[in-house]
This record gives sequence, C-alpha cells and structure tokens, in this order.
Amino acid sequence: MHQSACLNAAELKQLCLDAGAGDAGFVELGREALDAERNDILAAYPRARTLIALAFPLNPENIRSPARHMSSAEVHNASDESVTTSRGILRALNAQGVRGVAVPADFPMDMGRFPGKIWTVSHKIVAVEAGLGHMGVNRLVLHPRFGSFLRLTSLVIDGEVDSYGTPLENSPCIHCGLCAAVCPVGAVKNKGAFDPMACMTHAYRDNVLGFMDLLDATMTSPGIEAFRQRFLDRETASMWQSLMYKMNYRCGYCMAVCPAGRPGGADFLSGRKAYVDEVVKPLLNRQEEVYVITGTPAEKRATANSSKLVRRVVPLVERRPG
Ligand code: B12
Ligand code: SF4
Ligand code: SF4
Repeated sequence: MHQSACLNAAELKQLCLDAGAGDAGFVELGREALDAERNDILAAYPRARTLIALAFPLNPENIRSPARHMSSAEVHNASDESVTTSRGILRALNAQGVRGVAVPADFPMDMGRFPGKIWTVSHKIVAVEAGLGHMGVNRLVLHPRFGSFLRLTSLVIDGEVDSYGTPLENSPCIHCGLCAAVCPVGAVKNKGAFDPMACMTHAYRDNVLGFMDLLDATMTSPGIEAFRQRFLDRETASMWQSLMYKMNYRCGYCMAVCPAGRPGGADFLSGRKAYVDEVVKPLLNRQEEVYVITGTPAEKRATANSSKLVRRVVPLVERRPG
C-alpha cells in the first residue's frame, strides 16, 4: 500500500513559485465543490488526493492588441510555460516521494468524449476553491493581482497538504459591464447565464467545429466558387495556420477589456473614457468575421454591429446524417 506524504503548504507554494508559477493554491479531492469533477479526476489518476492550482500571468498588452495573432501567441506561450513549470514541480515532488499527473492547461483533451465534456479537470473551479480568485461576470477567474489575464492549470498529486486554500472573501470583479458590452455575440451577459455555444461558435471557429465544417464544405460544395463562399480564402488560411501551428483564437475580448485586478484596474479607475477609447473601442469596432448560428440571439447581436461581417454557420447537429 502506497504511503502518501503530508506536504507543508508554505514550502509547496514556494516550490511552485520557484518553478515559475505566478500563484499557487491547494484543494483536497474531497471538497464538495469538486463533487461533479471527482469521478473524472479519479478516472485519470486513481491515487488522486490533492489538486494544486497554478496561475500564470499573461501580458495584458498582448491580450488587448487588435492584432489578434499576438493575443493567441501569448495564450499559447503561457500554456507552454505551464507545461515546463508543472513538469518541474512534479520532478521535485517525485524526489520527496510524492507522485502525480500534470493536467494540460487546454489541449489535448479527451476527444473520445466529443461532443460532450472533453476536459478532465475544470481549472476554474480548482483555482476558485484554492483561493486564487473568483469568476467575474465574464465567467473567467479574476485574480486580485493579475486580473483576468491568467492561464490556469492543475496538478493532481497523491500526497496531502497540511493546510488547504479556501475561496477568497471578495471577488475582484467591479461589475463595470465592459465584458458584456464588448462580446460580439452576446455570450457574456450582465444578468443571465453565459452562452457557451455562442462563444464557441465564434471564438473557436478555427477549432474542431470549424474544421468539421471545412470538411463538410469540401465534400458537399458543388464547385470551387461555392466552396469559397463558405470558406473565404483568408478563413481557409486561418484554419491552415491553426492546424500547422496552434489554434487561432478569434476572440477573448471579455478577457482583454476586463479592468479587474492590478493590470487594468488602475488605468480604468483613473479615467473610464480614456480606458474605453484605448482598450474597448478598438476591439468593439474591429472589422472582422463573426460566426453565428441563424436565428440565435448571437446573430441578432452580431448583426447590430456594422463593423462585423456576420458569417452564418451550420450547427454540428444539423450536419449529421439521420
Ligand atoms: C470548456 C471551455 C470553454 C468553453 C466553455 C466556457 C465555459 N464558461 O465553460 C468555451 C469554448 C466557450 C470557452 C471559451 C473561452 N475560454 Co475556455 N475553457 C474551457 C475549459 C476546457 C473548461 C471550462 C470549464 O471548466 N467549464 C465548466 C464550468 C467551470 O464553467 P462555468 O462557466 O461555470 O459553466 C458553464 C459551462 O459549464 C457551460 N457548459 C455546460 N455544459 C457544457 C458542455 C459543453 C460541451 C460546453 C462547451 C460548455 C458547457 O455552461 C455553464 C454556464 O455558463 C477550460 C480549461 C479547463 N480544463 O478547465 C478553458 C478555460 C476556462 N478557458 C479559458 C479562456 C481564457 C477562454 C476564452 C477567453 C478563450 C479565447 N481566448 O477565446 C473564452 C472565454 C469564454 C468565457 N468568457 O468563459 C481559460 C480561463 C482563464 C481564466 N482567467 O479564468 C481556461 C481555464 C483555460 C486555461 N487553461 O487557462 N472555453
Ligand atoms: S469586465 Fe468588469 S464586469 Fe466584466 S468581469 Fe471584468 S470587472 Fe467584472
Ligand atoms: S471569448 Fe469573445 S465570444 Fe467568447 S465570451 Fe468572450 S467576448 Fe464573448
């Protein structure tokens, strides 16, 4: 029978920071908030006892840039950083007799479960429970220092920690409403549930759903001109780049404009109009394709913004035979 170690929380946190994380916190597997997650976690790592939440700050200027490939690059670079750091932490823990697995920050995920829940650990829930931040109106975890500009990941280990984190008392969200105002498809709402399908259809167009649509268009278009109506050359090029390099995120504006935490908070509080002019308007007025499903509130929202070229796409379920 494997004897698990009990780790000192302060020393473990220092190990995570020294390895490159911006912040770290710990949650026991038995926590009630993980009830819906536990089976997936145990299926991936049956020895699981503790989750380590890791947060990696993103450079806000990259994330806010209207040159969106710079935002995507920043996201991917932070994910790569999280891999290196997670592996370093695990190696140091292995030397202390503690074992565990590093969960990817994003991809790869379990495509065997597509189109269902393909992720194994909800990093946002772990981060909130570990006391790293709270989800704001934009449904992103907002850290008191780094704001929404975070890449999150989790480690699952077989050891216990002598003191676990608890959710922060206060949320860094200041309810400014900018995330809801900038969302091109109305997925973020000041009041009401987040619309994941609207977000995924647009922001993840160059991901699996768009790729399936590309295959569909390739197979069913009566000719090259019809194909080019469904996939403009620049859209095919963007998909090519996602496949050759890493996914092109088409949005993330709800993160970009969020002034919570230190990176944007000071600018916003010292002058709302200047902040809106500098940070929000370039994204709100950016000329770009916006992907929606016909007849949805997202279509209505996108159509109301004359800067956007509204592209109506077929939902996956409607393309399936039978
Ligand atoms: C699935 C997912 C998505 C989905 C759904 C988002 C969501 N709110 O759940 C989509 C594709 C829409 C998405 C979009 C984005 N995501 Co995302 N995404 C994830 C993922 C894999 C799991 C999220 C999760 O735990 N959801 C469950 C709970 C916690 O979320 P929730 O908001 O409380 O509840 C909603 C969902 O459960 C949803 N839902 C319910 N059933 C189902 C079923 C399916 C199939 C889907 C898709 C959703 C869904 O409805 C609920 C109501 O709103 C994580 C990585 C990970 N492994 O944790 C990254 C993650 C949450 N994403 C992240 C980011 C940054 C983004 C984007 C900005 C990407 C971009 N650059 O365009 C946008 C922002 C959208 C937003 N404002 O939330 C970051 C968040 C960092 C932070 N500061 O919190 C994460 C943690 C990745 C990371 N490693 O850093 N994402
Ligand atoms: S943009 Fe404003 S309302 Fe939205 S999450 Fe950030 S602080 Fe909260
Ligand atoms: S990523 Fe874009 S589409 Fe998705 S919720 Fe944020 S602002 Fe809206």
